[in-house]
Amino acid sequence: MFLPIVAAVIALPLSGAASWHDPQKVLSPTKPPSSFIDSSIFGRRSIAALNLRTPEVLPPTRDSEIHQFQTLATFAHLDFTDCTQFENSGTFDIGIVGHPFDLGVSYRPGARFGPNGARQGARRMSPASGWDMDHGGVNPFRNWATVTDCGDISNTPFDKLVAIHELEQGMRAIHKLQAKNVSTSDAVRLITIGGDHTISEYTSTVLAGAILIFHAALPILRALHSTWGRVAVLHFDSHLDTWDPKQLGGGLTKYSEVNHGTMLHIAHEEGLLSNHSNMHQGSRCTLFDEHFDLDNDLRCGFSYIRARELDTLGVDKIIKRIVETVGDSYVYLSVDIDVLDPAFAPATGTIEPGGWTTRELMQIIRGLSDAGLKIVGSDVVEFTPIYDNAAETTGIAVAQIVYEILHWMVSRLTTITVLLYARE
Ligand SMILES: *[C@@H]1O[C@H](CO)[C@@H](O)[C@H](O)[C@H]1NC(C)=O
Ligand SMILES: *[C@@H]1O[C@H](CO)[C@@H](O)[C@H](O)[C@H]1NC(C)=O
Ligand SMILES: [Mn+2]
Repeated sequence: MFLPIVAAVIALPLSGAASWHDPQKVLSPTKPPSSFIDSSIFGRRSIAALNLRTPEVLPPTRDSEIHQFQTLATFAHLDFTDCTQFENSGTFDIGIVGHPFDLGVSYRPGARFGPNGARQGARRMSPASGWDMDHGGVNPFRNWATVTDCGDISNTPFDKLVAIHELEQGMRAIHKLQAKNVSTSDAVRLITIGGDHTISEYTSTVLAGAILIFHAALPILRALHSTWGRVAVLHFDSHLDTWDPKQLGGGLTKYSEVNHGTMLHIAHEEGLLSNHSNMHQGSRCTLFDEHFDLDNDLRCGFSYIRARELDTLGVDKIIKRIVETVGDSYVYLSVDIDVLDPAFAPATGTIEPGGWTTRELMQIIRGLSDAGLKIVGSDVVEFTPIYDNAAETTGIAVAQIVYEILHWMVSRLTTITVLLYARE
């Protein structure tokens, strides 16, 4: 059965190709090894013969030993803390919290997988190699703050209002914890990874501590409210998300009016937001109406910078305009990943072409941090990993934005604390 092939090989030199030789001869060692293992790189070598010295220094610490693609994925290989447990009070300063929730979406579902998608996207980061050449060599994981991965807040996929209630209860429990570094921070600060954008509503609610739709305010939240007051929401998003519930999904039931396009309207009506200093950045959506949406947006206390204005204003002028608008207010930063162009963040629920690049967004966030805006909390939402590509483009961008926000929190907490203590 092999005969025709052999015949062909033998036939070649005869038909005129004089330089051709049998490759088998080149590969054949002159003295064949006695066994495969002797000739392979796994051959029976003596370690002693290599003359290695016994190490005098102990092996590296746990996290520098971690290779970034290995181990269970916490965010950036941070330690895990079950942050809703009161016994963990005083053990961390900044927590990364997952909200696996997507019952409020209007288009593509799947943001419930966002928190773990972001952890996967953050695998290449690690406290052991977190020093940042764009931030003067600061490592935000190894600065004054102990940063931890709080895991996810458990919530039911079967009922939206119950799920929101569960997430809210979890956030309240975490906000009751004392920070670890009490000399710098009197409260823990959280960066929430969504989840669809509905979560911001009660996330900022918990921070502002005002009355919720579903719950009367607890004393602890009143205390928080008297400290923070109304917060200015900096909302990076291609959409407005201040839609009147009667217009978007609502007008049906109490259940339908709470969704990822109405939560800022509801937050405004609950008195959680600053009256005038909230802003959208990167807006570029279509509207339901010629006038109503934008009038309503203004009523909710928002102004906006459209995505395309970046080309005429540039990053510096955008930063300047935001700083002038926000002034001295406490800032809640909400980043809907759809603010980025789909080229940079394809995996999101409600996609809009024509957005910013990851680098532009990072530069703007950096500028707000440098300007000293007082960030009290943040979220990055609407990452829907099932639409990501094999290169994990969106997940990696989400992780990078969280890292940028972390830099801001680490650099600005002192200022906030001084103010807090002054008020007490
Ligand atoms: C607490 O924060 C301060 C800076 O505000 C820092 O100097 C100090 O080292 C921190 N403490 C700990 C235990 O990390
Ligand atoms: C903001 O608006 C509320 C409700 O209209 C009002 O009570 C409050 O005085 C306003 N605050 C400022 C600083 O204008
Ligand atoms: Mn949004």
